[in-house]
Amino acid sequence: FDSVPVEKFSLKEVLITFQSCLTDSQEIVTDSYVNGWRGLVRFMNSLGSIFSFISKDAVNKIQIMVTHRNGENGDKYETLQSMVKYELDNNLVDLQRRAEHPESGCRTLLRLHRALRWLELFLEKLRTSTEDSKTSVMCTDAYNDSLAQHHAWIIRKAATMAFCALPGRAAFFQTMNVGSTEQVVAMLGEAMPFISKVYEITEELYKQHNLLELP
Ligand code: 1PZ
Repeated sequence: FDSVPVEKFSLKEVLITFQSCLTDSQEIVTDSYVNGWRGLVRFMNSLGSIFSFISKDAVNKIQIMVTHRNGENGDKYETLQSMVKYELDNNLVDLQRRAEHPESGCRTLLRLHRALRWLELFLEKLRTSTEDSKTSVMCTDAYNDSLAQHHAWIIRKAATMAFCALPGRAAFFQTMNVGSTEQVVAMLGEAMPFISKVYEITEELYKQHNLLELP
């Protein structure tokens, strides 16, 4: 049967996935990180097909990471830390321009990492927003302060146009499926520190190895 009902899900579960990314030794578990992204893509798809060009790219990057994990050396990709070490030690990263390794784990994950910064900024704006705040403006501001600087003009243009199609704040909160506005704000307050932590640790890892500008 093709009429399986689309199961309602809550953004809370998605954001909590990022909490489970962190090991006791502050490493980031690749599978949990990727699962967090799967959930975000599902959420984005529920916002409408105008965002599908964005989710297609995210799905593509998720798939690249899954392929690394399922590959012969999948165990080397268990955490982001082990991935960076393995790929650098074995010259599996294109450092100057995309050439032999256009789909390295390092460069692919960097794109998701930058997008996580957008998410962090956007959710923080949502959390502290008021009734008359516009989601499209919050989204655009978060984008301009993060991802936009890494995107070509044409992508910035398309993204900014898509943001205008975002539902208003009240409807957006409903889509999150967390409950009342107060509950959404409380949930964001709980979940944000984990997203920030995951972002910070990844940023530091990439900075240490000079990987923040990978082509
Ligand atoms: C809630 C509304 C969703 C807003 C999403 C905000 C992000 C806009 C990103 C626009 C991406 C456009 C498509 C393709 C971009 C790619 O060129 C880049 C660079 O990859 P490369 O070309 O170097 O391989 N891809 C990215 O920057 C990754 C973008 C992932 C976006 C995931 C958004 C997740 C949204 C979660 C919603 C809660």
